[in-house]
Amino acid sequence: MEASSVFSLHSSVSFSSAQPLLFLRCRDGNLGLKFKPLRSRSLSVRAASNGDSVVTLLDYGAGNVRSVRNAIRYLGFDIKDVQTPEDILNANRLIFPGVGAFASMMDVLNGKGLTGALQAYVKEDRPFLGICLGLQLLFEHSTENGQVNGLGVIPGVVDRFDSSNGLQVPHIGWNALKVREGSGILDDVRNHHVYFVHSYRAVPSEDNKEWVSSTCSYGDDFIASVGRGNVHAVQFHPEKSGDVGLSILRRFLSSESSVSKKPEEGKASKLAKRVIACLDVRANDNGDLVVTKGDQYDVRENTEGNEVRNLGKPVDLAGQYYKDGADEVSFLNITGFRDFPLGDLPMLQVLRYTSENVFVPLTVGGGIRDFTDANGRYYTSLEVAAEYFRSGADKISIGSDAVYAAEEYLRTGVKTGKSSLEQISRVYGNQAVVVSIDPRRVYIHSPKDVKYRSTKVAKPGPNGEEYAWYQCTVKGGREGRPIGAYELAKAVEDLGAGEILLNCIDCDGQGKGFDIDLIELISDAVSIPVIASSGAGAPEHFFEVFRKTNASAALAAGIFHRKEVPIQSVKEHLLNEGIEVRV
Ligand code: 1PR
Repeated sequence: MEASSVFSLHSSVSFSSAQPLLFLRCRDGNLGLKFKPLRSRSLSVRAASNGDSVVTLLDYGAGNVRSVRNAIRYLGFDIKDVQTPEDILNANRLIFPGVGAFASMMDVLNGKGLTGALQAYVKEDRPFLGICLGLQLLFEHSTENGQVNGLGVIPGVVDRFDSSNGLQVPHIGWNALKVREGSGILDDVRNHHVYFVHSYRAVPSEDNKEWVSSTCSYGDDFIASVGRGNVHAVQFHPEKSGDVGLSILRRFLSSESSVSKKPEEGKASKLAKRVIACLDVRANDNGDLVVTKGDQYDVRENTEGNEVRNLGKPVDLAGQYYKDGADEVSFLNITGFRDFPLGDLPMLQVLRYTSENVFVPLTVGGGIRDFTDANGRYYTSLEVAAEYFRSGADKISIGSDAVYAAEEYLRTGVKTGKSSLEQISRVYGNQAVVVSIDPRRVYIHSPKDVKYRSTKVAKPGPNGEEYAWYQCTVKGGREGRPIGAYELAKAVEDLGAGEILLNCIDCDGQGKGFDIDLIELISDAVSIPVIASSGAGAPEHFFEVFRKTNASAALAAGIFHRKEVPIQSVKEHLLNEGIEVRV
């Protein structure tokens, strides 16, 4: 419920109790900025804190901050967008969710004349919450895109994770924090996982240790959050970290006393394996958008009418899976290869509605490619992706178009920079781009039988074949292509994919377990996270895939839709078997 309607944007009694006394002392003009006179603040400030419903948001237009907006509104606050430097200087509390690349963020902030105001605001110890790049910005400089200066409020540098020892970069997923005592807004995080997605991180040092409120271990220790006085910033995404993330935002936005719901004590110690619910979506024969599920990609009933299987409504199911503990929700628009996704407004609506109440990452795929509509208007894949991001997606997933791009790249050895994959990862970062692979198993007697990378299979083929290669397909499995899953995975990693969603047509919908041979082959070949998909039928199958392969996540559809196995049972089983998951 929106709690704000009775308060105007410029309410004169609009400071949260987290407002600093320091604010009065530290406010100086040493950056050459003119400040508006201080509003009178005294005991009435604390009394007014519950009524202050306006949050100033710095959205510099470089990407999707819809989830942050949704989370703020979900918590009952209104948003005032920063248009001018004065909006920053007049803010009572400011949230800055940095998105995109460091250099372009600084270019935009400098171009709009916002840098000085931000610097002043933070140096005056006024309530600030930076998210992701909003944390990195506080440091002296970042090495992303060469060396680029930040605000320099905190000593230290932001550098890329070192992947030379096989560390998977980007760092994607739910990780544990080491929280310093008395870290205020992080009070509910202790022993819980929070959601990270980034390739660069701030490095802890003697010089910045007074700022560090938590660290996270991934490869080595990096700064997960900083906090001093009223200035806070987090590398992870509270707006995507479920109840725990919402409680961080709530603590920043509200007075302590109004924070009622405390998440239960957790046991997080490292990066958790993710359990993902996938919703294959398409229009049924009546034109309604439904969640469907196939057997080996055939989604029609085996009846006379041959109708599309209808397993529920996308928004309802996604909300249910969020409540059940899904670490991510994926929507695949499975007829996107033939329909124009921007004409498919219901799918965009599904995303918009879902992102209002689901605070874990949302991925959407299907139909991401260049397209000319019936009126002859040409849309780039970047425009299609942008619309998905604007509607609430955190990541987009590319299927068929990534296969064509990889084939071209392997044929010419040249990265043209023009493929959808390259363009979208350049603009939104590779962590925002998933490549979905739809391979079929092809048994062979010897690796020499094909030019593609094969693997020895655990169970021989129908004619005693001991090997198999995995042929990639496009158009929802309808067309085989001259490229193997191994070659595709390596190529798309090179082209900028941040993650691989690895399906298997043979196992899809069968409930007999994941294709371990395939998942082992691919998860050993790339240094980006691999999501195992297709074939889950029981909690034991999740354990098997995590025990035997390097998959970072496992995805299922049918067993969740048919309510055969609840997500919580999968997680309990994994925990009992010693696999760390988010609870
Ligand atoms: O090619 O960029 O338009 O993307 C199309 C997307 O739609 C691809 O990601 C492709 O995998 C997906 N897709 C296309 N046709 C189908 C179909 O089923 N007819 N769905 C389809 C693929 C695969 C999984 C599924 C798992 C788990 N679905 O995501 O959810 O196999 O199922 P299970 O747990 O029930 O075994 P583009």
